[in-house]
Amino acid sequence: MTPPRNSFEPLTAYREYPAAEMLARSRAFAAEMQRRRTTRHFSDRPVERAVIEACIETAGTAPSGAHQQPWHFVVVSDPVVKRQIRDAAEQAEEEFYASAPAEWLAALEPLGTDAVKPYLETAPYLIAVFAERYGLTDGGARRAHYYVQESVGIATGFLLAALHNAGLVALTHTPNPMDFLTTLLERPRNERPVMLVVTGYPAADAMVPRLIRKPLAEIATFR
Ligand code: IYR
Repeated sequence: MTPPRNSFEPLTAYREYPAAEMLARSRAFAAEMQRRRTTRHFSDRPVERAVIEACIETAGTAPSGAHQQPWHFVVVSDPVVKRQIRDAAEQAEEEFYASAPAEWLAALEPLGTDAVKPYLETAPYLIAVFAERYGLTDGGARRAHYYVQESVGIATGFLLAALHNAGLVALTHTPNPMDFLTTLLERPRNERPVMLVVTGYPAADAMVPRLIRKPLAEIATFR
């Protein structure tokens, strides 16, 4: 998997667009992504597995520290496993909502979240994102991984963009704590669960919080 040192090849995949097309494409993509919304209301309508596979392939194109690709995605569609995840997540969340600091609970208020997570059973797929904290050689020795958080964060962002592009909705869910995913999904000790990406079609009556995204001037400085 690790290429030999100094093994380079010409950049043939790159495509340059005429300036006007570049601008149009960048604006069209921004408009497309502006339509992306997180919802907690999913339909149980099935989604072809090949779509999820392609979206995970997109996630796998993310850049990563030293190209170590320190991610693993577990796609759960088995109703029994979804039920187990829901039970464990709700148990963890009940404790969270009962003991979280008031400031945190106040920040969550506009989202209307609580410990009840029916979507973990309704949605056709739960994609559990794992980070390889370190690599393991065939002999079981540890190999250091670099910028794991950043790499997995970028890959997950790609995944969310791909799911939206495919015409699905997604919810990033971070049960707190979520170490139960390691045992439930039988992942090796070098992996740490990062989040659950719940995905499928939205429910016919899906709702989303009224949110205002920060304008460009607030999120960017040009100098
Ligand atoms: N993990 C909890 C709480 C939660 C925390 C944040 I920060 C959110 O943006 C949303 C929810 C839950 O899933 O309910």
